[in-house]
Amino acid sequence: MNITSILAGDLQRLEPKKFGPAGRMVQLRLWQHLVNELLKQKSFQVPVHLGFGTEALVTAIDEALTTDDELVLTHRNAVFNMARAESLHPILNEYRMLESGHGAGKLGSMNLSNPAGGVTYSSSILGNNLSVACGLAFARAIRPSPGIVCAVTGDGAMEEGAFYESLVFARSHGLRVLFVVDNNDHSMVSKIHERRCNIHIASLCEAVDIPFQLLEGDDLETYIATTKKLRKAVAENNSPACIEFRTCLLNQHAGPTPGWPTDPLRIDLNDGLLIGDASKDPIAKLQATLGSTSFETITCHLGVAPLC
Ligand SMILES: Cc1ncc(C[n+]2csc(CCOP(=O)(O)OP(=O)(O)O)c2C)c(N)n1
Ligand SMILES: [Mg+2]
Repeated sequence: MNITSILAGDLQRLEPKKFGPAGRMVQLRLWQHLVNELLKQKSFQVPVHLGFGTEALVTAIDEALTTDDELVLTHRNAVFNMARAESLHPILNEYRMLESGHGAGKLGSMNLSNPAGGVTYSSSILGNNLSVACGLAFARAIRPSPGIVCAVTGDGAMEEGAFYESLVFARSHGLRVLFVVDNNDHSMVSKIHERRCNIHIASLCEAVDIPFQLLEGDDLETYIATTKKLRKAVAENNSPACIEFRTCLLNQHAGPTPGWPTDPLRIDLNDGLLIGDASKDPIAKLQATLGSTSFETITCHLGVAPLC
């Protein structure tokens, strides 16, 4: 696989009408591979928190949001930023700290936003983006202006008081916030059972009268349909909602995978786009659902067909 020649291409977003959300989802996997290969080569001075394994979640959010909406993200914003970008180049250039980056080389990776693509704000401070999302939604209610704010958080960041406070605040003031919990059962180096009791988010939401949905299994159509339904409810009812996605993080917390010589995790674009089998890799699940011919049409167009 000639990664240099792929990187030398225009790396434009696949045409949505031709390849649909499935095409976008596969492209997000390829773009993450490219960043991972560059991280291995120590091409950037900033650490990137990739989201291999979250492509179905991210594609569903990207599909469900309208041009009136905005996304408010965390340190693990890379794959969301990719989903909202017309090309991978401004993201790579941001990681290279160049002026041609989405943040003019000043935001780096963990705080990367792209207002033109609907990513208003990203924060490396856990829980901070939730409070900011409420402020943005409050401004929308006061002005008033259409659209919703989608705030993403993790199973670690939701331990911050700001999570509970934001649910209460958004419900009390009738704010259009869609809270998204990316539950990958991972926070730096710990699993949930190693650091806290279980938090039953459905009960938490029920207590403050917020609609809640749990999604797992990575079925793209189900993810898109459910996310669209909740987004519509938020917009029409002027009230928040919450979705918890169960995901499987396939890469290291930050930086390249593998991260050290004896790292048991291995991700290499030369091994193909897939990282695991259909029991854990959403792209393998997508391939099984689409069938090999449709999947190959996408990978051919991306220039990586022999890899799968
Ligand atoms: C307030 C605060 N405390 C601690 C950290 C250090 N920190 C960075 S990422 C992280 C883990 C976050 O876990 P989670 O929210 O589940 O996100 P994930 O990395 O799994 O996507 C921690 C503790 C931080 N950035 N901010
Ligand atoms: Mg996590």
